[in-house]
Amino acid sequence: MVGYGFMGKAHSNAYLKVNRFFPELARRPVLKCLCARNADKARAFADVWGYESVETDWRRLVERRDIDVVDIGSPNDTHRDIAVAAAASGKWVLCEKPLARDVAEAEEMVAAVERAGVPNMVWYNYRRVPAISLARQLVNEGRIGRPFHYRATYLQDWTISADVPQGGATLWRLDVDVAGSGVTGDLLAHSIDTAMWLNGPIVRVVADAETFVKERVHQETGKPRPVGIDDACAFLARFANGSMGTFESTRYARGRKNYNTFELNGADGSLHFDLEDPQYLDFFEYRRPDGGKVEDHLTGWRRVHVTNFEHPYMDRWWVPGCTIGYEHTFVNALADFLAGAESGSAAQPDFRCALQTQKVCDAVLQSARAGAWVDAPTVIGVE
Ligand code: SOE
Repeated sequence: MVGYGFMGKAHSNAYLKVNRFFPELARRPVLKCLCARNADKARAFADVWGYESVETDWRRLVERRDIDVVDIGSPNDTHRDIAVAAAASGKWVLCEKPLARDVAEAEEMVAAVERAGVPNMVWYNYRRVPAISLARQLVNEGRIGRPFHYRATYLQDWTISADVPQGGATLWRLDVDVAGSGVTGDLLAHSIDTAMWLNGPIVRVVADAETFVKERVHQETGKPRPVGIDDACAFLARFANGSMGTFESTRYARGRKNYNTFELNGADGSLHFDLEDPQYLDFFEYRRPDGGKVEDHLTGWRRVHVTNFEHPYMDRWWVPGCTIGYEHTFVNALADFLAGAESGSAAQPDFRCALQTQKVCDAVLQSARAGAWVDAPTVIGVE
């Protein structure tokens, strides 16, 4: 495991839980080594989570013969080099989102894992929220019909103060050299991954972005430095299926903490989801799969509490009515990854699939700079 921050914790928890809740898996993760530059912090984290050893240089980690899987939970500027080296030494590779800082890096990573033929996955964990998986099931069952609109928002509020610095171990997301972009790679990437999973490829975009605070002190130097990330970004999209999309993301929506929502409107029904109320999926049914219209004095939105055994993943957890939370999405994702590696049918999103999201992110940023529509070329081999 590379990195001991927020994602180091979320992923480590998944490794510890996965075999308990998915006991049929043949592979049993062993926490061999925690890798991070700060030896004291790495050791402290390793002790809490039960890692057997510590390395401070990822190059040592990828060389070790006793390690089969490398999980990259460190900042975005480290993803490419670690993934390429890990794949070259035959390790399975998992990587935190976004896959890379840009398409060029992501393409190198896809080439490396495919050349090595190693299982790989990117942690777009929200696909494994049961309500979002159920949304995908309803789309595949044909309950939405011809899609017209996809509407996504991803809002937070933690960077409004100009006193928040940039850079360093805690605020690298605000340093463009490390992160690659702001809300586009950090938040919209989640929205785009979910959107394309539910509604197919995005083929072109037109975007507008803004950096509200132009200069922040850098934690490493203590000196002010221009801010290079997008603080807010909104874009219009066209999907390959002809439907229209709107996407909005910001870290300046006072009161919004992790407000990740989507709505899909089709001829036969609509779906709505809000991550701040994650156990619910809202469904409006206009036409049943048997063709019958649902139009009477009880027509209305249905609020499905996605906690029954027949809902995605929920037979693994508690009894109906008992909810699961954020951390379980990582356990569910890891279970799918291990099952996919065991069956030979790769769990998604793999690196190639995440490259498609990266292409849309790059197109969004390019469009915001140019003020014009930009095509997002589809990646061959992604369904
Ligand atoms: C940013 O605040 C962040 O931590 C993202 O980096 C995560 O991917 C998202 O799931 C929660 O918000």
